[in-house]
Amino acid sequence: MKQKILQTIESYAAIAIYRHEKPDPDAFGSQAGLAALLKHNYPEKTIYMFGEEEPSLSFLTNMDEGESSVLNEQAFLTVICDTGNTERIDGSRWQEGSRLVKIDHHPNVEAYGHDIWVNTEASSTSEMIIDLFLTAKESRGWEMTTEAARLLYAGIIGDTGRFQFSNTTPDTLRLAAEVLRYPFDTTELFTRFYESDEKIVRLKGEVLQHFELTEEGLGIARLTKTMLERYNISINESSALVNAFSETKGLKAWVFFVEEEENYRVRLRSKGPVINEIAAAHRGGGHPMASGAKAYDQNEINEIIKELKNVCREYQE
Ligand SMILES: [Mn+2]
Repeated sequence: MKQKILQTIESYAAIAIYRHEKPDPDAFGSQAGLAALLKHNYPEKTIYMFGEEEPSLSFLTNMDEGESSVLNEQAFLTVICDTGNTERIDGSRWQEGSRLVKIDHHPNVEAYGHDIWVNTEASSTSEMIIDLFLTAKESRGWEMTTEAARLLYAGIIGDTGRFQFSNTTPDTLRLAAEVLRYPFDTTELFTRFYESDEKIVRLKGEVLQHFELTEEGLGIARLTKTMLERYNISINESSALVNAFSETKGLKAWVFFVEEEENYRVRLRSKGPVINEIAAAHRGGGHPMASGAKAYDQNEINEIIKELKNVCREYQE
């Protein structure tokens, strides 16, 4: 499939690369890393990257403008990176390409596209792009650039949590090593990745002071409207605090109740007890270890706490 994708890429003069909405470092890394490789190795081609900007990741890359106009003039190939299903693709013109390539490491829930390369063993789509690069280097003499190396390394860092998650394989390290030989600034990259605004750090201090840890191993934190206003933090921004006390010894699961206008946003996390069934019972859902829900009032908050205590109590490590 890698050879097939390379042939497809070679047969188009214009290529538009997309990725999923609400981009994370791997979405940007694979999209912009591939774009940088194509621009360098095929300078005669026109390469576009489309999708919303993400201010917190603008140090990685910026998107091209004019999706609605530039694509009118020519036949083009669409490449979609890091996106399991078409609903999550960020952009409006991707379906208008004459051919569609999917490169992804999520389960292939929707097999969209003409050329589909899905590798669920890969830590990240950025890792797959390095894999593709090595194939192209061998068969076509592709060269890596420092900028592509930086972007692809950033994508791997993002999806593996700095090589600490269980998706880090020998291949991940081998392929990361391939780009680490280029002279980009890893210190700068790590600093930008893991820095927070002062207001978030200050509110985190308050959360750390006041969260409750029950005998069942349940952590409970509350963010009131007053607190968010005092620190000038939006509900979305407050999601940066969800792992604030996750390293607490004895903690099995934890929950944030964030006060909204009419109700409470509930963020659930776990290190073992399954919590998405509880989320589903309260107008939410998600993964077994990370879910979201909604609570209407204090009674429902108490109910959720009771249910979480139960799964923590029943959980055997
Ligand atoms: Mn990814």
